[in-house]
Amino acid sequence: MLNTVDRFIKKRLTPLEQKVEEEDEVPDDVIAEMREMGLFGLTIPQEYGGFELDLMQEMKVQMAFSETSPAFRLVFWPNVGIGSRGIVMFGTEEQKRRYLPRMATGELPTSFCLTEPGTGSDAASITTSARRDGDHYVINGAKRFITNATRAGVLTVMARTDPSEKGPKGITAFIIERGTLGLIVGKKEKKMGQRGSPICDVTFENLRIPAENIVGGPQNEGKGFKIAMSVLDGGRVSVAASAVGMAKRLIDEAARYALQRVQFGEPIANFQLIQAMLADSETDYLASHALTMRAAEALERGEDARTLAAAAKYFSSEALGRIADRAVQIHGGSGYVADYPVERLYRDARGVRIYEGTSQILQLVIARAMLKRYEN
Ligand code: COS
Repeated sequence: MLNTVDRFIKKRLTPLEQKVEEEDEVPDDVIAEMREMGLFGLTIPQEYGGFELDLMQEMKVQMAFSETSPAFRLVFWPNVGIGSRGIVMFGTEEQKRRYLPRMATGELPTSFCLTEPGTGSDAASITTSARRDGDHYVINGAKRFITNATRAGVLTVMARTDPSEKGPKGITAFIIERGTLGLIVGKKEKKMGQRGSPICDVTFENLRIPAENIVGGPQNEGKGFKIAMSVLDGGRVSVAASAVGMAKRLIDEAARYALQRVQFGEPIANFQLIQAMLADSETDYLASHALTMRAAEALERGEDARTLAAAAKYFSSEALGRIADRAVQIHGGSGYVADYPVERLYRDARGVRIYEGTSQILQLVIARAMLKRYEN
Protein backbone atom coordinates (compact mmCIF):
# COMPACT_ATOMS: atom_id res chain seq x y z
CA MET A 1 0.00 0.00 0.00
CA LEU A 2 2.81 2.40 0.89
CA ASN A 3 4.33 1.91 -2.57
CA THR A 4 1.00 2.64 -4.27
CA VAL A 5 0.44 5.68 -2.07
CA ASP A 6 3.95 6.92 -2.72
CA ARG A 7 3.52 6.66 -6.50
CA PHE A 8 0.12 8.37 -6.36
CA ILE A 9 1.55 11.25 -4.31
CA LYS A 10 4.62 11.80 -6.46
CA LYS A 11 3.06 11.28 -9.89
CA ARG A 12 -0.46 12.61 -9.40
CA LEU A 13 -0.63 14.95 -6.39
CA THR A 14 2.68 16.80 -6.12
CA PRO A 15 2.35 18.28 -9.65
CA LEU A 16 -1.09 19.63 -8.67
CA GLU A 17 0.04 21.45 -5.50
CA GLN A 18 0.20 24.90 -7.06
CA LYS A 19 -3.16 24.49 -8.81
CA VAL A 20 -4.83 23.51 -5.52
CA GLU A 21 -3.19 26.48 -3.81
CA GLU A 22 -4.47 28.90 -6.44
CA GLU A 23 -7.97 27.46 -6.86
CA ASP A 24 -8.41 26.60 -3.15
CA GLU A 25 -9.95 23.29 -4.20
CA VAL A 26 -8.98 19.68 -4.81
CA PRO A 27 -10.17 18.63 -8.30
CA ASP A 28 -13.14 16.25 -8.35
CA ASP A 29 -11.32 13.66 -10.48
CA VAL A 30 -8.59 13.39 -7.82
CA ILE A 31 -11.24 12.81 -5.15
CA ALA A 32 -12.80 10.11 -7.36
CA GLU A 33 -9.39 8.40 -7.66
CA MET A 34 -8.96 8.54 -3.88
CA ARG A 35 -12.31 6.80 -3.50
CA GLU A 36 -11.29 4.11 -5.99
CA MET A 37 -8.07 3.51 -4.08
CA GLY A 38 -10.05 2.93 -0.89
CA LEU A 39 -8.30 5.72 0.98
CA PHE A 40 -11.45 6.80 2.84
CA GLY A 41 -11.64 3.42 4.53
CA LEU A 42 -8.04 2.97 5.66
CA THR A 43 -8.90 2.42 9.34
CA ILE A 44 -12.51 1.28 9.16
CA PRO A 45 -12.86 -2.40 10.22
CA GLN A 46 -12.84 -4.92 7.38
CA GLU A 47 -16.31 -6.20 8.23
CA TYR A 48 -17.62 -2.73 7.33
CA GLY A 49 -15.65 -2.50 4.10
CA GLY A 50 -12.41 -0.81 5.22
CA PHE A 51 -8.75 -1.85 5.29
CA GLU A 52 -8.62 -1.90 9.10
CA LEU A 53 -5.06 -0.59 9.29
CA ASP A 54 -3.67 -0.55 12.80
CA LEU A 55 -2.48 2.74 14.21
CA MET A 56 1.18 2.16 13.37
CA GLN A 57 0.28 1.44 9.75
CA GLU A 58 -2.08 4.41 9.70
CA MET A 59 0.72 6.70 10.90
CA LYS A 60 3.01 5.55 8.10
CA VAL A 61 0.36 6.40 5.50
CA GLN A 62 -0.30 9.70 7.27
CA MET A 63 3.39 10.60 7.19
CA ALA A 64 3.67 9.75 3.49
CA PHE A 65 0.59 11.79 2.56
CA SER A 66 1.81 14.74 4.59
CA GLU A 67 4.79 15.21 2.30
CA THR A 68 2.43 16.85 -0.18
CA SER A 69 -0.16 19.63 0.32
CA PRO A 70 -2.39 18.93 3.36
CA ALA A 71 -5.49 19.62 1.23
CA PHE A 72 -5.15 16.23 -0.50
CA ARG A 73 -4.99 14.23 2.70
CA LEU A 74 -7.77 16.23 4.31
CA VAL A 75 -10.20 15.09 1.60
CA PHE A 76 -10.32 11.61 3.12
CA TRP A 77 -8.55 11.83 6.47
CA PRO A 78 -11.65 12.90 8.46
CA ASN A 79 -13.11 9.49 7.48
CA VAL A 80 -9.92 7.77 8.60
CA GLY A 81 -9.73 9.66 11.90
CA ILE A 82 -11.98 11.99 13.87
CA GLY A 83 -15.01 11.70 11.56
CA SER A 84 -15.38 7.92 11.91
CA ARG A 85 -13.47 7.08 15.09
CA GLY A 86 -16.34 7.96 17.45
CA ILE A 87 -18.63 5.48 15.68
CA VAL A 88 -15.92 2.80 15.37
CA MET A 89 -15.06 3.06 19.09
CA PHE A 90 -18.43 3.82 20.69
CA GLY A 91 -21.17 3.36 18.05
CA THR A 92 -23.97 0.79 18.28
CA GLU A 93 -23.95 -2.14 15.85
CA GLU A 94 -26.84 -0.49 14.00
CA GLN A 95 -24.88 2.79 13.67
CA LYS A 96 -21.80 0.94 12.45
CA ARG A 97 -23.80 -0.91 9.79
CA ARG A 98 -25.62 2.24 8.72
CA TYR A 99 -22.62 4.54 8.35
CA LEU A 100 -19.24 2.82 8.26
CA PRO A 101 -19.53 1.03 4.88
CA ARG A 102 -20.44 4.29 3.13
CA MET A 103 -17.73 6.16 5.03
CA ALA A 104 -15.24 3.53 3.86
CA THR A 105 -16.11 4.07 0.20
CA GLY A 106 -16.11 7.86 0.54
CA GLU A 107 -19.79 8.10 -0.34
CA LEU A 108 -20.25 9.78 3.06
CA PRO A 109 -17.47 12.25 3.84
CA THR A 110 -17.42 13.26 7.53
CA SER A 111 -16.80 16.12 9.95
CA PHE A 112 -16.23 16.40 13.69
CA CYS A 113 -18.00 19.37 15.29
CA LEU A 114 -16.67 20.40 18.69
CA THR A 115 -15.33 23.97 18.38
CA GLU A 116 -17.75 26.91 18.65
CA PRO A 117 -17.39 30.69 18.37
CA GLY A 118 -17.06 30.89 22.18
CA THR A 119 -15.55 27.43 22.73
CA GLY A 120 -12.02 26.73 21.56
CA SER A 121 -9.43 25.54 24.07
CA ASP A 122 -12.11 25.33 26.78
CA ALA A 123 -13.80 22.43 25.03
CA ALA A 124 -16.09 21.63 27.95
CA SER A 125 -17.84 25.02 27.75
CA ILE A 126 -19.91 24.28 24.64
CA THR A 127 -23.27 26.01 24.42
CA THR A 128 -24.89 24.28 21.42
CA SER A 129 -27.98 22.86 23.07
CA ALA A 130 -29.87 19.63 22.53
CA ARG A 131 -33.22 19.81 24.30
CA ARG A 132 -35.10 16.56 24.81
CA ASP A 133 -38.54 16.44 23.21
CA GLY A 134 -40.14 12.99 23.59
CA ASP A 135 -37.86 10.50 21.84
CA HIS A 136 -36.16 13.29 19.91
CA TYR A 137 -33.73 16.13 20.63
CA VAL A 138 -33.96 19.65 19.25
CA ILE A 139 -30.55 21.12 18.51
CA ASN A 140 -29.73 24.84 18.38
CA GLY A 141 -26.35 26.56 18.19
CA ALA A 142 -23.29 27.08 16.05
CA LYS A 143 -19.97 25.34 15.42
CA ARG A 144 -16.90 27.05 14.04
CA PHE A 145 -13.86 26.17 11.86
CA ILE A 146 -15.29 22.76 10.98
CA THR A 147 -12.95 20.96 8.60
CA ASN A 148 -14.63 19.36 5.60
CA ALA A 149 -18.17 20.46 6.55
CA THR A 150 -18.86 21.72 3.02
CA ARG A 151 -18.36 18.15 1.78
CA ALA A 152 -19.63 16.17 4.78
CA GLY A 153 -22.49 13.69 4.49
CA VAL A 154 -22.35 12.88 8.22
CA LEU A 155 -21.28 15.05 11.14
CA THR A 156 -20.45 14.06 14.72
CA VAL A 157 -21.77 16.95 16.80
CA MET A 158 -21.14 17.66 20.47
CA ALA A 159 -24.11 19.40 22.12
CA ARG A 160 -25.21 20.13 25.69
CA THR A 161 -28.14 17.95 26.73
CA ASP A 162 -28.07 19.04 30.36
CA PRO A 163 -28.28 22.83 30.63
CA SER A 164 -27.91 22.66 34.43
CA GLU A 165 -24.39 21.24 33.93
CA LYS A 166 -21.93 23.88 32.71
CA GLY A 167 -18.90 21.61 32.33
CA PRO A 168 -18.02 18.31 30.62
CA LYS A 169 -20.77 16.23 32.24
CA GLY A 170 -23.79 17.59 30.34
CA ILE A 171 -22.39 17.02 26.83
CA THR A 172 -23.63 14.40 24.35
CA ALA A 173 -22.29 13.33 20.93
CA PHE A 174 -24.84 13.10 18.08
CA ILE A 175 -24.66 11.76 14.54
CA ILE A 176 -26.30 14.21 12.13
CA GLU A 177 -26.82 13.54 8.45
CA ARG A 178 -26.55 16.16 5.75
CA GLY A 179 -29.96 17.21 4.51
CA THR A 180 -31.51 17.16 7.99
CA LEU A 181 -33.83 20.14 8.24
CA GLY A 182 -32.21 22.94 10.28
CA LEU A 183 -28.61 22.06 9.35
CA ILE A 184 -26.91 25.06 7.76
CA VAL A 185 -23.37 24.84 6.40
CA GLY A 186 -21.64 28.23 6.03
CA LYS A 187 -19.17 29.63 3.53
CA LYS A 188 -15.58 28.40 3.59
CA GLU A 189 -13.07 30.62 5.39
CA LYS A 190 -10.03 32.20 3.77
CA LYS A 191 -7.11 30.64 5.61
CA MET A 192 -3.42 31.54 5.93
CA GLY A 193 -2.40 28.12 4.62
CA GLN A 194 -3.64 24.61 3.87
CA ARG A 195 -5.67 25.99 0.99
CA GLY A 196 -7.97 23.51 -0.68
CA SER A 197 -9.09 22.10 2.66
CA PRO A 198 -12.36 23.88 3.50
CA ILE A 199 -13.27 24.96 7.03
CA CYS A 200 -16.53 26.73 7.82
CA ASP A 201 -19.30 27.42 10.34
CA VAL A 202 -22.10 24.92 10.87
CA THR A 203 -25.36 26.18 12.39
CA PHE A 204 -28.30 24.24 13.83
CA GLU A 205 -31.74 25.84 13.85
CA ASN A 206 -34.35 23.75 15.66
CA LEU A 207 -32.81 20.63 14.12
CA ARG A 208 -34.77 17.53 15.25
CA ILE A 209 -32.89 14.31 15.70
CA PRO A 210 -33.99 10.95 17.16
CA ALA A 211 -32.39 9.81 20.44
CA GLU A 212 -31.04 6.77 18.50
CA ASN A 213 -28.61 9.19 16.84
CA ILE A 214 -26.61 9.62 20.03
CA VAL A 215 -23.21 7.98 19.43
CA GLY A 216 -23.55 4.60 21.17
CA GLY A 217 -27.32 5.04 21.67
CA PRO A 218 -29.49 6.85 24.24
CA GLN A 219 -27.62 5.39 27.23
CA ASN A 220 -24.62 7.49 26.16
CA GLU A 221 -26.39 10.76 26.96
CA GLY A 222 -23.92 12.91 28.90
CA LYS A 223 -20.86 10.94 27.72
CA GLY A 224 -20.07 13.17 24.77
CA PHE A 225 -17.07 14.96 26.29
CA LYS A 226 -15.22 11.73 27.04
CA ILE A 227 -16.06 10.42 23.57
CA ALA A 228 -14.72 13.64 22.03
CA MET A 229 -11.54 13.55 24.12
CA SER A 230 -10.87 9.86 23.31
CA VAL A 231 -11.38 10.60 19.62
CA LEU A 232 -8.99 13.53 19.97
CA ASP A 233 -6.27 11.33 21.49
CA GLY A 234 -6.10 9.45 18.19
CA GLY A 235 -6.49 12.75 16.35
CA ARG A 236 -3.50 14.23 18.15
CA VAL A 237 -1.20 11.32 17.32
CA SER A 238 -2.40 11.61 13.77
CA VAL A 239 -1.67 15.36 13.67
CA ALA A 240 1.78 14.59 15.12
CA ALA A 241 2.35 12.16 12.24
CA SER A 242 1.25 14.80 9.75
CA ALA A 243 3.82 17.18 11.26
CA VAL A 244 6.49 14.50 10.79
CA GLY A 245 5.59 14.14 7.09
CA MET A 246 5.48 17.90 6.55
CA ALA A 247 8.86 18.21 8.27
CA LYS A 248 10.33 15.59 5.96
CA ARG A 249 9.20 17.53 2.89
CA LEU A 250 10.62 20.80 4.22
CA ILE A 251 13.96 19.13 4.96
CA ASP A 252 14.02 17.66 1.42
CA GLU A 253 13.40 21.11 -0.04
CA ALA A 254 16.00 22.79 2.18
CA ALA A 255 18.74 20.20 1.66
CA ARG A 256 18.27 20.09 -2.12
CA TYR A 257 18.33 23.86 -2.32
CA ALA A 258 21.46 24.08 -0.16
CA LEU A 259 23.25 21.64 -2.48
CA GLN A 260 22.45 23.56 -5.65
CA ARG A 261 22.59 27.19 -4.47
CA VAL A 262 26.06 28.63 -5.04
CA GLN A 263 27.42 31.58 -3.04
CA PHE A 264 31.02 32.59 -2.40
CA GLY A 265 31.95 30.21 -5.23
CA GLU A 266 30.52 27.00 -3.76
CA PRO A 267 27.21 25.33 -2.78
CA ILE A 268 25.92 26.82 0.47
CA ALA A 269 25.58 23.24 1.80
CA ASN A 270 29.37 23.39 2.29
CA PHE A 271 29.01 26.11 4.93
CA GLN A 272 28.88 25.00 8.52
CA LEU A 273 26.17 27.47 9.59
CA ILE A 274 23.87 26.01 6.90
CA GLN A 275 24.85 22.49 8.02
CA ALA A 276 23.96 23.42 11.61
CA MET A 277 20.43 24.38 10.52
CA LEU A 278 20.07 21.18 8.51
CA ALA A 279 21.38 19.08 11.40
CA ASP A 280 18.97 20.71 13.88
CA SER A 281 16.09 20.06 11.48
CA GLU A 282 17.07 16.43 10.95
CA THR A 283 17.35 15.93 14.72
CA ASP A 284 13.95 17.57 15.32
CA TYR A 285 12.50 15.32 12.62
CA LEU A 286 13.98 12.11 14.06
CA ALA A 287 12.81 12.96 17.57
CA SER A 288 9.28 13.79 16.32
CA HIS A 289 9.15 10.53 14.40
CA ALA A 290 10.23 8.46 17.41
CA LEU A 291 7.83 10.11 19.86
CA THR A 292 4.90 9.89 17.45
CA MET A 293 5.43 6.17 16.84
CA ARG A 294 5.76 5.59 20.59
CA ALA A 295 2.43 7.36 21.20
CA ALA A 296 0.81 5.36 18.39
CA GLU A 297 2.12 2.10 19.88
CA ALA A 298 0.70 2.94 23.31
CA LEU A 299 -2.68 3.86 21.86
CA GLU A 300 -2.70 0.70 19.74
CA ARG A 301 -2.07 -1.40 22.86
CA GLY A 302 -5.13 0.24 24.43
CA GLU A 303 -3.19 2.12 27.10
CA ASP A 304 -4.30 5.51 28.41
CA ALA A 305 -2.11 7.47 26.01
CA ARG A 306 -3.43 10.97 26.57
CA THR A 307 -0.08 12.31 27.83
CA LEU A 308 1.89 10.63 25.06
CA ALA A 309 -0.60 11.81 22.42
CA ALA A 310 -0.39 15.36 23.76
CA ALA A 311 3.41 15.23 23.98
CA ALA A 312 3.75 13.83 20.45
CA LYS A 313 1.50 16.51 18.98
CA TYR A 314 3.10 19.27 21.06
CA PHE A 315 6.68 18.35 20.23
CA SER A 316 6.16 17.47 16.57
CA SER A 317 4.17 20.59 15.73
CA GLU A 318 6.65 22.89 17.49
CA ALA A 319 9.53 21.05 15.80
CA LEU A 320 7.76 21.49 12.47
CA GLY A 321 7.55 25.24 13.15
CA ARG A 322 11.32 25.36 13.71
CA ILE A 323 12.03 23.23 10.66
CA ALA A 324 9.78 25.38 8.44
CA ASP A 325 11.49 28.52 9.69
CA ARG A 326 14.97 27.12 8.99
CA ALA A 327 13.89 25.92 5.53
CA VAL A 328 12.83 29.46 4.61
CA GLN A 329 16.07 30.84 6.11
CA ILE A 330 18.21 28.45 4.06
CA HIS A 331 16.37 29.56 0.92
CA GLY A 332 17.09 33.22 1.78
CA GLY A 333 15.14 35.67 -0.37
CA SER A 334 13.90 32.80 -2.54
CA GLY A 335 12.13 31.33 0.48
CA TYR A 336 10.09 34.48 0.87
CA VAL A 337 8.59 34.43 -2.64
CA ALA A 338 5.99 32.02 -3.90
CA ASP A 339 8.18 30.59 -6.71
CA TYR A 340 9.54 28.01 -4.28
CA PRO A 341 7.31 25.55 -2.38
CA VAL A 342 8.78 26.48 1.04
CA GLU A 343 6.83 29.76 1.11
CA ARG A 344 3.58 27.76 0.91
CA LEU A 345 4.80 24.93 3.15
CA TYR A 346 5.74 27.47 5.82
CA ARG A 347 2.16 28.82 5.86
CA ASP A 348 0.72 25.29 5.80
CA ALA A 349 2.86 24.37 8.81
CA ARG A 350 1.65 27.25 10.99
CA GLY A 351 -1.80 25.82 11.64
CA VAL A 352 -0.48 22.58 13.11
CA ARG A 353 0.49 24.24 16.40
CA ILE A 354 -3.11 25.38 16.81
CA TYR A 355 -5.65 22.78 15.73
CA GLU A 356 -6.63 19.67 17.73
CA GLY A 357 -5.22 21.30 20.87
CA THR A 358 -2.92 24.32 20.96
CA SER A 359 0.61 23.80 22.22
CA GLN A 360 -0.36 25.60 25.42
CA ILE A 361 -3.35 23.33 26.12
CA LEU A 362 -1.18 20.29 25.43
CA GLN A 363 1.41 21.57 27.90
CA LEU A 364 -1.39 21.72 30.49
CA VAL A 365 -2.55 18.20 29.67
CA ILE A 366 1.01 16.87 30.08
CA ALA A 367 1.73 18.82 33.27
CA ARG A 368 -1.57 17.86 34.93
CA ALA A 369 -0.95 14.15 34.34
CA MET A 370 2.64 14.46 35.52
CA LEU A 371 1.74 16.24 38.72
CA LYS A 372 -1.00 13.70 39.48
CA ARG A 373 1.63 10.96 39.18
CA TYR A 374 3.87 12.70 41.70
CA GLU A 375 1.00 13.57 44.06
CA ASN A 376 0.09 9.88 44.12
N1 COS B 1 -9.76 10.55 27.28
C1 COS B 1 -10.79 10.17 28.07
N2 COS B 1 -11.34 10.97 29.01
C2 COS B 1 -10.82 12.21 29.13
C3 COS B 1 -9.76 12.67 28.35
C4 COS B 1 -9.23 11.78 27.38
N3 COS B 1 -8.22 12.14 26.58
N4 COS B 1 -9.45 13.93 28.69
C5 COS B 1 -10.29 14.26 29.69
N5 COS B 1 -11.11 13.22 29.95
C6 COS B 1 -12.14 13.15 31.00
C7 COS B 1 -11.51 13.43 32.35
O1 COS B 1 -11.00 12.25 32.94
C8 COS B 1 -12.67 13.99 33.13
O2 COS B 1 -13.50 12.93 33.57
P1 COS B 1 -13.85 12.72 35.15
O3 COS B 1 -14.56 14.00 35.53
O4 COS B 1 -14.73 11.52 35.15
O5 COS B 1 -12.54 12.57 35.82
C9 COS B 1 -13.46 14.75 32.09
O6 COS B 1 -13.09 14.19 30.82
C10 COS B 1 -13.16 16.23 32.11
O7 COS B 1 -11.76 16.42 31.93
P2 COS B 1 -10.99 17.67 32.51
O8 COS B 1 -11.35 17.88 33.93
O9 COS B 1 -9.55 17.50 32.19
O10 COS B 1 -11.66 18.86 31.63
P3 COS B 1 -11.26 20.38 31.48
O11 COS B 1 -12.50 21.13 31.24
O12 COS B 1 -10.35 20.81 32.58
O13 COS B 1 -10.46 20.48 30.07
C11 COS B 1 -8.89 20.22 28.34
C12 COS B 1 -9.65 19.63 29.53
C13 COS B 1 -8.52 21.68 28.49
C14 COS B 1 -7.64 19.41 28.23
C15 COS B 1 -9.79 20.01 27.10
O14 COS B 1 -10.86 20.92 27.15
C16 COS B 1 -9.07 20.14 25.79
O15 COS B 1 -8.43 19.20 25.33
N6 COS B 1 -9.16 21.30 25.12
C17 COS B 1 -8.68 21.49 23.77
C18 COS B 1 -9.75 21.16 22.81
C19 COS B 1 -9.24 20.88 21.46
O16 COS B 1 -8.30 20.13 21.26
N7 COS B 1 -9.88 21.45 20.47
C20 COS B 1 -9.46 21.28 19.15
C21 COS B 1 -10.59 21.21 18.22
S1 COS B 1 -11.14 19.66 17.89
S2 COS B 1 -10.62 19.26 16.10
